[in-house]
Amino acid sequence: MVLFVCAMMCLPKKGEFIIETNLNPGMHIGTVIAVYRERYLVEIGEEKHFMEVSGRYRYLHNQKSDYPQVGDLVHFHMADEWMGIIESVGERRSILSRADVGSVGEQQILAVNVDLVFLCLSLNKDFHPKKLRNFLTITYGQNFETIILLTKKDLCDDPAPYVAQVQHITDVPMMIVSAFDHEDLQKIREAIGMKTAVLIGSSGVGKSTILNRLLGEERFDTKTIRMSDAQGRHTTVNREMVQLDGGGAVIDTPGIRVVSSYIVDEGVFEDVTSLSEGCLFRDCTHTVEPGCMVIKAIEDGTMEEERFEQFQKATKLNDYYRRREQARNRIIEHRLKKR
Ligand SMILES: Nc1nc2c(ncn2[C@@H]2O[C@H](COP(=O)(O)OP(=O)(O)O)[C@@H](O)[C@H]2O)c(=O)[nH]1
Ligand SMILES: [Mg+2]
Ligand SMILES: [Zn+2]
Repeated sequence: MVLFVCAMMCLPKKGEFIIETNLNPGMHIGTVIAVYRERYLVEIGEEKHFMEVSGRYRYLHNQKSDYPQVGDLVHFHMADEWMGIIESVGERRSILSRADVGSVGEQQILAVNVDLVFLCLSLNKDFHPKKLRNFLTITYGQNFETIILLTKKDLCDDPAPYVAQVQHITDVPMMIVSAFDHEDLQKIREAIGMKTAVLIGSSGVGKSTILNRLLGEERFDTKTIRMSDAQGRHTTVNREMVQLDGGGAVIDTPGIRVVSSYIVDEGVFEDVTSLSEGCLFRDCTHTVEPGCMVIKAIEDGTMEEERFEQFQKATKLNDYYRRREQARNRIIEHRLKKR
C-alpha cells in the first residue's frame, strides 16, 4: 500500500495522520464505508466488520475531522471475531468538507478520497444561484473533479434559463438529467467509471433516487441501516459508500441544508479579488476608501452586494478556522512530545 508512507516521526499536519509501516502481525487495511456515532463499518475485500478506534487513537486525535470518515483507508486489528480496532488512518488524497453546523469552529467531513463530486440542484424551486455559489465554495480548488448535476429535467419545460444562470456563475461542467431517463443514467455511469463519486445537494433533489437507479435496487431511503451505539441509542447511518457493478463507487449524503464552507480556497473569489487589485490603496477594506473598485462595482451593478458579503464572511472565517486548527495542532504536538 503506497498510501501508507511512514510518517511516524513527523507531527501530524492538516490532512495528515500518524501512520505506521512496521505493523504488528495481525494488522490489516480496510476501507470505511459507513460512519455511525462511534462505530465504523469497514470493508475488507468481500468482508465487512464493525470497528472502533483505539484508546491511543483517541488520545492522539482531538478534532472530529481526524476520526475515520467514509472513504478512509484504516489500519486495524481484530479485538475478537466481531469487532475491529482502528489504530490509524491513511493519508487522504481528497477531502470534501464544510463547516460543522453542530460545533463552532470545526470542520465536518462529508467524504474523503473521492475523485468526483456531483453537486445536485433540481430544475425547479430548489434552484438558486446563491445556493450554487455556496456549494462551489466547498468544492472549489479541492483534489477532486466537480460536475453540476441539474436534476428532474422531466419536471422542467425549459432548462435553458437555468443553464444560463449556471454558466454565468461558473465554468464547472454540468449535466442535465432525470433519474427516470435511461440514457441520462448511462451518462452518469460513464462519468463515474472507476471513480469514487459522492452526491451532494439539498434534501429532495433526487440524490438517493439516482443512486438507487444506478444500483438497480431500492437501497437508499427505503432501507436505512440501524444499529445501537455504546450507549444503546439507535442511530441511523447518514453516509454510506456502495460499489457499482462497473467498478466505481458512490457515496450518498443526507440533504445539506446549511452550506457553509470550512476553509475556502480563496481562488473561488477571483471575481472579487481581481477587482480589488485595482483599488487605490493596497490595504483597502472596500468599505469607505476612495478609489475602491469593489465599491464602484457594487454601485454600478457589475457585482452583486451579496457576492461581496459572501467574500467578506468567508475571508473572516478562513482566518478564524486557521487559528483554531493551529491551536489544536499545538495540543497534539505537545502530547506527542510527552510520549
Ligand atoms: N420527476 C422526477 N422526480 C424525481 C426525480 N428524481 C427524484 N425524484 C423524486 O424526488 C423525491 C426526492 O428524491 P430523493 O432521491 O429522496 O432525494 P434526495 O433527498 O436528494 O435523496 C422523490 O419523491 C423522488 O421520486 C426525477 O428525475 N424526476
Ligand atoms: Mg436521500
Ligand atoms: Zn477596495
